[in-house]
Amino acid sequence: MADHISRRGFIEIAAAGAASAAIGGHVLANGPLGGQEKAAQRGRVLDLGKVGSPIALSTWKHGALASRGAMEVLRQGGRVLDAIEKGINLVELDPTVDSVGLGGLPNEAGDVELDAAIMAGDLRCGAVLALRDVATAISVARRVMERTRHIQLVGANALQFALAQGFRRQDLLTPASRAAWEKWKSTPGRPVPGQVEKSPPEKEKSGDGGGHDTVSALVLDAGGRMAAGCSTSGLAWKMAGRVGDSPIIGAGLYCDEKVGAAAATGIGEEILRVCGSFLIVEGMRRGLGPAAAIAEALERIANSQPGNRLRQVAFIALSRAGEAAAGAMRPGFLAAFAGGDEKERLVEVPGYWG
Ligand code: SD4
Repeated sequence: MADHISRRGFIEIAAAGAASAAIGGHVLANGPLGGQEKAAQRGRVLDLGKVGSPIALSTWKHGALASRGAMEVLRQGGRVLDAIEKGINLVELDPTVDSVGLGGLPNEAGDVELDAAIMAGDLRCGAVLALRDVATAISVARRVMERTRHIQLVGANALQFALAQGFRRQDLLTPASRAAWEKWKSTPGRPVPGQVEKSPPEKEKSGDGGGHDTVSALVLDAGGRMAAGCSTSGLAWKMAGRVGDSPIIGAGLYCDEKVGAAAATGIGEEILRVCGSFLIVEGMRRGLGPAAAIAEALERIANSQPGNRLRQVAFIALSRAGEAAAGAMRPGFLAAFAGGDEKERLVEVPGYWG
């Protein structure tokens, strides 16, 4: 696959990857959820194969910025945590990205509340939950990791910590995100945020993130060091105080450079209940490749709640050997990949069941 990646455009890569990565049959039959019904299903995960290092792999279209920024650091021999922070900062500070940092869509009350986490391959980690008024949430998460003995800070206290660390306070609502919120507020019959669903979804849901696309990034440097990060404004119009998977170690991300790293995007509640990223890294620890480990997590989620095949949840994963993969429950997910000397490129990830 590395040759395909260096010589072909991303659509072809995606097509080649999808075809060569139709791993569902044997994974399902051999997986912990195996059984006749499951074995009859066919899942697809995009297996980018063994690419070598350095590598940066990020979620969604804006992940191209993150992967580019991260690779700049890695190619200059910089540290993996700097690569993650710099790459994700580029997305957080881009006001046109409406799902992360500045310009991220607010909660039901019109407040932008950010969740972010960073994790080093030696298991050091830090996170902020429901952070307001500071765009670079991943940098605050890194300060929590490096300047405190704790892992998570939440809400007003996270903001206070950030300000004490010298971060600048700013209004994260942009004219565009305010207008989107006002439009949502005045839409008659809109769903009540956080309301218990009366029944599982029956109609096919749009496969894209629908304006709530977390940037998650994974890196591996030439010396075998790994790191992971996530930053998000969470689900648009979420209940005030709601926190998703992104800042929760093991759910939104996990990184153990003895094995590999994984990170998530999509409906956080479904990722949280299966500890999605941890599940994938533990799958790799048991000997699965990243694509098979992602397939196992998607299966677990699909079987955890009725209707979950119709809910978008997606993962990226990287092994310590430099194998990369991306998988999504629904079509429409994009991963931004940069490896070796190659410029970053977007790859289309097939829906797990097509
Ligand atoms: C959350 N996982 O807050 C995030 C949102 C997201 O694509 O990634 N959407 O649940």
